[in-house]
Amino acid sequence: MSTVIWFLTGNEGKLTEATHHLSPLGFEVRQLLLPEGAIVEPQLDSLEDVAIAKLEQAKQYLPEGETHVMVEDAGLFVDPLDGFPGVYSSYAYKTIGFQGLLRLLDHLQSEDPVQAASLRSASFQAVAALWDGSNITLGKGSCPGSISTTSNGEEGFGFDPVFIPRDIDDLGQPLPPGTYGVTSTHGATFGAVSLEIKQKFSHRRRALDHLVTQLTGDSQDL
Ligand code: ITT
Repeated sequence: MSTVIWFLTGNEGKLTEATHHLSPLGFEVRQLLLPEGAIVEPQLDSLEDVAIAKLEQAKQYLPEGETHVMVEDAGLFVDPLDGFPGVYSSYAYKTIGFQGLLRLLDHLQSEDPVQAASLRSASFQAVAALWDGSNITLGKGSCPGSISTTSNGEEGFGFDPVFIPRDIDDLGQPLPPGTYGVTSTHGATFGAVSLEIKQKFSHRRRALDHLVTQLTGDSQDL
């Protein structure tokens, strides 16, 4: 019998990715959708602190008889902007959007793609936090890459059309810019690849694997 996980999120993209990854691992993901304002998202310095603060509030909204509730907090950390938008990614996306981010990096250009990737380096990071009725478990994941110079593709959500992940090797580990790996988007952004391809690189998929590894003791391909 599968374990039901109530995922507190209003973001359909996050819900789709979590469901796609967790269902084959034996978890049934159901969306816990609350009215605007029911959960206060505190402005804290780390994704982990935000995720725990949201999870503590989410527990009270678990349907009667249910035990597992999860939140997942993610952000895009852009190195030449000292990590901005980071924990403020949701707000930054709603206000300046990915076009605004491209404008902020306009002065960082290079004809050489490897140098451009270094100048515009960034990473997506995610923390998934699960309450199982007695304990909190945290799963963390990151995906290094760079910000493209123009937006590209309509898949995914949020900043996907401007994020190019670094290639990964046969163990799933990210490689330095300019190094070809067994898995590559060949310079395409997350916005221009399928959900299946994004999952191979994704910070969210890695955070969920880290979480599942702790719950089941099974080692996933992190
Ligand atoms: P919930 O809090 O309701 O789950 P949210 O969209 O506010 O949804 P976050 O607080 O985690 O979620 O915000 C992270 C923002 O960072 C999100 O709105 C996107 O703009 C961006 N982001 C996070 N993961 C992303 C991904 O995989 N692809 C593209 N953008 C992403």
